[in-house]
Amino acid sequence: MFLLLCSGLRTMAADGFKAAVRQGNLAEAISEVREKMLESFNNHTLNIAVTGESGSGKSSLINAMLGLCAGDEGAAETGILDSNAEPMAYQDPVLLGVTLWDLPGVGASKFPPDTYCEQLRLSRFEFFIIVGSQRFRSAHASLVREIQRLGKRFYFVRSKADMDLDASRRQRASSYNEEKILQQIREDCKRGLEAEGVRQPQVFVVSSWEPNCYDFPLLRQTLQKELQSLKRHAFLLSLPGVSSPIISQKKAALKREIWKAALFSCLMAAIPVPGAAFLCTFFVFRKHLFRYYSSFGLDDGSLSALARQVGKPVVELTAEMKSWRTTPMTALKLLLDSVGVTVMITEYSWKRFPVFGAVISGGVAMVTTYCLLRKCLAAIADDTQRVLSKALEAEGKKTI
Ligand SMILES: Nc1nc2c(ncn2[C@@H]2O[C@H](COP(=O)(O)OP(=O)(O)OP(=O)(O)O)[C@@H](O)[C@H]2O)c(=O)[nH]1
Ligand SMILES: [Mg+2]
Repeated sequence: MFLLLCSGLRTMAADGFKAAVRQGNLAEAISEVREKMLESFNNHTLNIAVTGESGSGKSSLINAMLGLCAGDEGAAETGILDSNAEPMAYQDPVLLGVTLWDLPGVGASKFPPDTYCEQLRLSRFEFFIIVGSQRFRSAHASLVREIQRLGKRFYFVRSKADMDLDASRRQRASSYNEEKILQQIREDCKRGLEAEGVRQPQVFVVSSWEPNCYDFPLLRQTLQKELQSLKRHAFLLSLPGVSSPIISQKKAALKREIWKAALFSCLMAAIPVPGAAFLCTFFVFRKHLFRYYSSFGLDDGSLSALARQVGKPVVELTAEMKSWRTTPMTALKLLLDSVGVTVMITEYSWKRFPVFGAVISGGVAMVTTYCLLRKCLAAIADDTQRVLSKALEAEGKKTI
């Protein structure tokens, strides 16, 4: 349901962005996002998934955030047994435009750790609160890795601090130092997160039973303070989903025309002049390659404009491109590798058997041009999506 709502809003606000992607003007697409769309998304609802190991205190944390106690009307179900079998939504009463999703726990009977992320389709959520009630463990690390893979952000909440403090007080009453214990817990979590490559992890040590103590007030303040930038970041991350169908449509339209280029290449290759097949295939291929790069906005000029727009060096954008760049030399090398040898062999047969040779030459040139152009088109379309995602990521970092 929430995804439908979000996509509806995005569709309305993203027209300029879509038009720019359609025209292959990626710099303009970013400019549309910056100038016209971000502000309108301040009213967007941020979907926060509260996740973590089974029984770690996720539902209790949500209740504390809602200002409710277990058993109150509208409170999340808590207890020592596995509770919810699917995500449950709760509107934050204080932070407007925030929906807290109470997720089943990692390792609950129906959600083994190996399949948890897939089963719950974590990618649909925009921000995460990972709840851990014990030392930083592999289950937390797996969640962190998945969230990072999705390019999303999270807070790490270490729950049940009251239990740790109580245990410590009982065991070492004489040397008991509350702040020192809390700091040790924070550091353990930070160490674990940093080992997973998280820079400046945001860790909060809380007790859901005592929402006025420890880091609970700081957790609420931080969420409130960062809310707008989190919404913008979430929104920017959703835009590749908007551009993807447009890029696919462009790819399909260009693909429909490939046969013309292949036919032309076939006719030229049948001309009885030695080397003609190779040269024709090369020039037809090269011309179309240039056309694809410029049509998707990945030619040198467009990439420089995009890099200026997002304030990144061009190489950071081109590093995302897996297809080869549009230099004649790379195209030539590719053709020499994959086409040249075949075409030259057929030209040899053409010298001995003219008609048969011309047919073979033309056929090889046609098939080769067709297959190569299809392959290149697919690779360039994928590159466009990656370069745009990188540019949006750079834009998102400015808003955090
Ligand atoms: N002492 C203490 N107990 C807590 C705290 N938070 C949760 N608990 C207890 O831990 C148990 C599990 O809490 P839940 O909030 O249901 O945990 P959960 O992560 O939602 O559990 P599942 O949904 O089953 O994965 C309950 O008995 C809670 O009362 C806390 O901050 N302090
Ligand atoms: Mg629960």
